[in-house]
Amino acid sequence: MAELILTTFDWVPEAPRGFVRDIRVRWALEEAHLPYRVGSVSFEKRDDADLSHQPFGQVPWLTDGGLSIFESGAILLHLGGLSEKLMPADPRGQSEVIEWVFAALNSVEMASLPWSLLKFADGTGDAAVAKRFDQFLEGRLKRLEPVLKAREWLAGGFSVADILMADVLRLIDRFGGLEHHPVAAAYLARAVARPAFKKAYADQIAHFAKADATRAASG
Ligand SMILES: N[C@@H](CCC(=O)N[C@@H](CS)C(=O)NCC(=O)O)C(=O)O
Repeated sequence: MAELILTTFDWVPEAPRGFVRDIRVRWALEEAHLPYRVGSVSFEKRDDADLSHQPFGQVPWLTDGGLSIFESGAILLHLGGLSEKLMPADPRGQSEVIEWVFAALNSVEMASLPWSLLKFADGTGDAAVAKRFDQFLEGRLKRLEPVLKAREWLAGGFSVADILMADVLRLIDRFGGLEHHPVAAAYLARAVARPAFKKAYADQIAHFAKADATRAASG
């Protein structure tokens, strides 16, 4: 099997630590017990080589031998193909996982991202716009409650769909957005209680903390 290399930033400021999307990939790799190495690129500037892996100048990306994959959803689907701990092998099970991967990213994260950007802006946004974003997100979370009430995980057993949905919910929860959504909050608590998440989280925090020490030493 080829070496798996996950690339993320060499350093980020405090605020996004624990939420940089390489955590999704780390989490999946830990769930599947797949060996991997973490590589870093500069947070400050991207060069042509970086852009050849991630055309938007973002992280993460994953290389698997000669294959380079960007977009956390695409990376997790690739890893799903490597381990049944992440995605079942039967076509019906796979189809369910894939639809929930897209639902997490294209239905829930699509609503949570503009909402969270306003939250990061700390109330400095336009109130009418903020209300529209609140309603947009609320519409998605309201529909998610009965879905999650009926099942432990989104698509049968735990899968990459749960990693993505839980990570999307983490950011919503960070700003109090799950306060009135107890079923989603309980689902999130179940997900982040998994040892693989805890390891992925601790490793991301340690990765950026190590960079702090290096920056401090170099003045
Ligand atoms: N849709 C992309 C989003 C990646 C993304 O937003 N990455 C952030 C870190 S979590 C980033 O690189 N931000 C820096 C930038 O956008 O310039 C994915 O899921 O992989």
